[in-house]
Amino acid sequence: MNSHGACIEVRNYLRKSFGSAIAQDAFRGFTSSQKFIPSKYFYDAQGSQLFDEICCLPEYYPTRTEMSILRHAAPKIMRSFPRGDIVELGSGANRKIRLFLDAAGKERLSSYRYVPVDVSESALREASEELKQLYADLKVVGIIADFTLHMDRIPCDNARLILFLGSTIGNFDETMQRDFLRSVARNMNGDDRFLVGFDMVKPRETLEAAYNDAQGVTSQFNKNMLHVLNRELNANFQLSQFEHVAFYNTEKERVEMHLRAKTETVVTIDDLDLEVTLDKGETIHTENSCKFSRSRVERMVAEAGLVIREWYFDPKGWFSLVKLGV
Ligand code: AVJ
Repeated sequence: MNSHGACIEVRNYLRKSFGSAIAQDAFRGFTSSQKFIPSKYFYDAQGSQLFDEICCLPEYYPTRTEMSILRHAAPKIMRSFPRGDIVELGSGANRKIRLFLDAAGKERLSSYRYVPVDVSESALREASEELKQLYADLKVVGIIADFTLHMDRIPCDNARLILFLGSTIGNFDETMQRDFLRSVARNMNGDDRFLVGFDMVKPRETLEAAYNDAQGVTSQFNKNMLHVLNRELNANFQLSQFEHVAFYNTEKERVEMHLRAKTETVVTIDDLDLEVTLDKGETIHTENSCKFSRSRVERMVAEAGLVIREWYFDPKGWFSLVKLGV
C-alpha cells in the first residue's frame, strides 16, 4: 500500500448481489426473441480498461469533445459550488474529475469530498489511489454500487454536485432515462446541482465511425461481454464465433451494438440451466447509445421535475453538458 492508500474509504454494495443481478438479467435477455444483455455488464476490470482505451481513439469524439467543454465550464461550475460532495456516477478513470479539481484550485481541495460511484471495484480503487497521489488533501469515499438501482446508497448529508458524464444516460432506454432522472431529482436538495452529459444527434458517418474504430478496440470491448458471461455464469461462449456490429438506427436516434453469430451456435449457460441456440446471423443486442436533440433533453428534464440552470456546448454542437437543479 502507498502512503495515501489508507485514506481511501471504499464501500462495496455489490459483493454479494451483483452475481444474482446478472443471472436475472441474462435469463431475461437470452429467453427473449431479440437476445440482449444490459450494457452495464461490459464494465468488469478488463472492460473498464478497454473503455478507457476507447476514450483515446481518434474516431471516438465524445470524450474529447466533452473534455473540451469542461475545460471552459469547470471553473464557473466550481465557483458556484464552493464546498460539498462531488459525486461522480460511473466514475471510471480520472480523466474528467481532474478538470473540476484543478478548476477549484489546490487551496480549496479540503472543502470537498470526492464520491466516485462505479460497478468495477478494481477500476475504482486504481483510480482513487491515483487521485490521492495527485490531490493529497482531498477526501475520497468510493461507492461500489449500481446507481440505476441504489441512488439511496449515495451520501446526501452535504451539498452535492452530482456528475453524470460521458452520455452514459444514453445507454438507458427511454423509460429508464425518465425514471432515473426522476429518482435523482427526488433525491436532490435545493442547493444540489446535477451535471449531465448528452451526446447529440449528428451525421451518421461520424457516429458509425466512433463505434467501428479502425484498431478494433470497440470490437474487443463488445466481445468482452462474452468473457463476462463465461466467467460470471459458467457459460461457454466462443469469442471467435461472434463478430462486432455497430450502426446508427436513425428512427430511434441511437447507435446500436450487437454481437452477431457467424454460424449457428449452441451455448450452454450453466448457472442458468439454459441452452441457447443462435442461428447464423442472429445477434445479441449489447448496447444502445442514444443521441439527443435539444428539444428532447428539454422535454425529458422538465418531465423529471428538473430545472436547467446552464447549458454548455462545443462549437459544433456535437456534445452538451446541462447543469440542473430542482
Ligand atoms: C460511456 C457508455 C456512453 O455509449 O458511447 C463506447 C460506451 N460503447 N463505445 C457510449 C461505448 C462503445 C459509451 N458510454
